Amino acid sequence: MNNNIPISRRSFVAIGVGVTCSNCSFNSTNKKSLNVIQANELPIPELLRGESVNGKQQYNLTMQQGSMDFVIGKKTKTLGYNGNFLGPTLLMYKGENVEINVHNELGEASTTHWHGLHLPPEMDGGPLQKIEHGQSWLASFLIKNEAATYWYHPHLLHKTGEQVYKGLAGLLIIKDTKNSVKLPEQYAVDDIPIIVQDREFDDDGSLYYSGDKLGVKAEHILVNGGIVPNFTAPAQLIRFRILNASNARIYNFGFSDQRQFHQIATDGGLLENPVVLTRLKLSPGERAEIILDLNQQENTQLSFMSFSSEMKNINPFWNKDAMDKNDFTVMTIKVVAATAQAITSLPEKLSDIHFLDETKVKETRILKMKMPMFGAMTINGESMDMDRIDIRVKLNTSEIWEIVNDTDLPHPFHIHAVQFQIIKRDGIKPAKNERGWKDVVLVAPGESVSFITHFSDYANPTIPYMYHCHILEHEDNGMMGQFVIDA
Ligand SMILES: [Cu+2]
Repeated sequence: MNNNIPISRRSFVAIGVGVTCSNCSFNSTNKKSLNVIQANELPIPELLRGESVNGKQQYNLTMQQGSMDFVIGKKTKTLGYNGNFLGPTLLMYKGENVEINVHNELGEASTTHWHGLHLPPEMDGGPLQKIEHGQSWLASFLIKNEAATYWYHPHLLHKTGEQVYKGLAGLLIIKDTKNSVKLPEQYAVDDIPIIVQDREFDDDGSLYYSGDKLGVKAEHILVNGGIVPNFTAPAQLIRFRILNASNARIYNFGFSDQRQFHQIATDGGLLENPVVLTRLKLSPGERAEIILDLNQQENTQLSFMSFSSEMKNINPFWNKDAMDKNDFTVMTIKVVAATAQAITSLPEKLSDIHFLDETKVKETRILKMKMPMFGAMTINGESMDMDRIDIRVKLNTSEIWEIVNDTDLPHPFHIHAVQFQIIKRDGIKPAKNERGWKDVVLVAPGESVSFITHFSDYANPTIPYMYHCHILEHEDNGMMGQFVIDA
């Protein structure tokens, strides 16, 4: 057994000698003007491979209480998996059977959902697979997903927002031994987990969770649990596995020198070819893998930023918060000498995606998201009810779902159990970097997005999967429904 500390020793040392945040001068309406401790070096979650027992790869996760040094002179109470904040990065391989024992020591009930994974409904970790305090839950399934970056987090109805905010989330990386494409994959050297979140602190140093129904956004940016840290990067190709694990904030990522970078993967797999970008918009729940080219750039510095001021189009009302009116640093990057096993060039071909056939679709559904002035948020007029199945799909069929945003706020729509392919965004083919496997899609106010998906396994007429908005406060306030797969 290893000792399962999710954040490396290096990061604790770094946080301990931190400096006052220089990135936190914005004035928001409910600003808590505390001196936070900026992390010196990017914390890296421990990579947890688990143990092979009787042909199954076994992992142990404990949901527990902890504390962090986020604010000068204060202790911040937090939640984490196997540690104080966030959790280890689970490493799994396509084609293997895994068993994850999740133990709850939170002092309250929770669940743990494997976001993006294709698995049986009873193993999904949604609101129905509740784990009471002191109890354990064994999730056991075959890894069928493509190699990509997934994640895990609580999914208890009405509690998801608060529990994730307090620190419960972790990455899950799936690799495929059959994949021969040469990409950076030395964890924490050139293959870097980047979990981006925003948090706010109360006067006593505690995490301030307002529970704002419209979505909780905060003014301090954390990467892997460190406030605006520095990443010391070798001068070579660097892969960022970016997860937006924020409750509600949408980021518009880019670099301080306006350089180009390549997106290589979407939520559920590699793109067919790298896509050149200068901006990457990522909404809550979405992941993207990008390649940053630092060849020959030793002794230079740059910043990983969110150019949020450019997102005015999303909605002036949503962009009311000070961060969204500005561009801000997410992480600084200091470039040092390349390592011995550096990958120096990016392949032109990454994968062959099997695009689903629209002519074979059995059912087309329209799902309309609404936020009534009073009462719960809805999809097709219904607010989440665990005793109601909203949609029944048929095993071995393809469907098109058209997601219509009939509100003034953006909604990242997420469906469990399957990956999908976006067909149209407001009637137009999606951008090149959205032409890959996805499980979350951002739908802007007034916009409609159609995707195609295929239900290939795990028929179960009684245990449902969820679909919902991934702004956690919208989900907690009812913008969620349930579907089952009928044989
Ligand atoms: Cu929403």
